[in-house]
Amino acid sequence: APELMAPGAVLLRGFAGAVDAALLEAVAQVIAAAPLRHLVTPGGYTMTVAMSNCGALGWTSSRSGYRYTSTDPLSGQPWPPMPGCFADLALRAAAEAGFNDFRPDACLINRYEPGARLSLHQDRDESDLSAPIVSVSLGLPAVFLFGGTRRTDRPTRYQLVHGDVAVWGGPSRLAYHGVAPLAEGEHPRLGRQRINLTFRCAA
Ligand code: MD3
Ligand code: FE
Repeated sequence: APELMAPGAVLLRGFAGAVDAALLEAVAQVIAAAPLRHLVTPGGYTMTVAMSNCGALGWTSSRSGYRYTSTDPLSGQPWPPMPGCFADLALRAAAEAGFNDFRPDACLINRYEPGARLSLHQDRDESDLSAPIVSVSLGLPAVFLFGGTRRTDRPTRYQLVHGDVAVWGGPSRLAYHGVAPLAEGEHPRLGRQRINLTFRCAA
């Protein structure tokens, strides 16, 4: 049953479990064409999370800022197309949370190894903030930090495990959030890593 974390924020535990093999095969295809890489922030820090994208637009960061691009800066080629199993899962999860006709044009792939973390931030580089973000967790478990709309709001901690899907829309769309440093572990399918997919309407 969908679990309400906050207004507009819905957790669907295990929702991706039945299609995990197809998702992981598609991830492997995407990152063969657009390799995972550690981006540099505008402040000059190298992110501990490695990232890639698929879909019409992809999120990137460099010394000059954060932005969505239609091509991979590493290759100059368009980002790999969004796999059908990605688009289908995102559409079904959003509908389950009450957001109909979710058609994301961007999927950011985040790869965490033990120790990798994502500090508290808002996702506000998308032009359509009325659309939710759908996230899918695969591999090692993570502690997800879910704050409020002010950076100083004390975050609530949620454990996210392999197959969990969350939908972040409405009043939660601009909530601060992050991921605590990934603990050591070995996942039967993915080994020492966690993969997170986030589906966005960026254009
Ligand atoms: C709540 N990724 O890629 S997914 C990100 O686990 C990001 O890799 C995390 O934050 C990860 O930007 C968290 C959950 C998530 C994603 C987007 C949100 C939660 C959100 C946007 C608004 C509110
Ligand atoms: Fe985020």
